[in-house]
Amino acid sequence: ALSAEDRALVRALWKKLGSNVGVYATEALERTFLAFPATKTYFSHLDLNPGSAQVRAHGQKVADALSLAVERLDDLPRALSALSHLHACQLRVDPASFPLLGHCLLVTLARHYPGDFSPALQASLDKFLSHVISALASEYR
Ligand code: ZNH
Repeated sequence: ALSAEDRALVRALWKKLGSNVGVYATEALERTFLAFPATKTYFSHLDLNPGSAQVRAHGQKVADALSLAVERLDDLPRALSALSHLHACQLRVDPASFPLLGHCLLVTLARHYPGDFSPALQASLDKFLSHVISALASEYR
């Protein structure tokens, strides 16, 4: 579980991101598509060119889910269960691809907040993302 210190660090960073979570989630998606091209196969119905409005819109949805997760750190599996069900049963996304986006999100945030990105913050964010990922994977069977 996330320690009180992990939670405090994640919440403080999220406060700092403010209304830019969507911008960073979009950059993380673009990085994921470039670094792990197989992930693009799930989005063949979208325009994936750099700067695509559709990728930005999807980035905002991912961002909103992450912000909800930050608000409900004590209750992550429940907070994300419908989303997990959607990925498992409708979208049929290989859960092994979740950490790829998590990795790219970490890189994106490190790039934009180099001064904040202490080893402790990295560790806490990494834990937070692992929790989000396991909550998202929870409805797979
Ligand atoms: Zn996902 C969708 C989140 C990962 C694939 N997603 C989605 C949404 C959200 C999310 C919120 C929306 C839903 C509705 O609409 O309702 N994701 C998420 C998160 C994460 C993810 C938080 C992290 C980790 N996904 C992912 C991955 C993939 C995916 C990795 C692949 C590769 N998703 C997806 C798809 C979709 C989604 C395909 C659908 C899109 C459209 O629009 O169509």
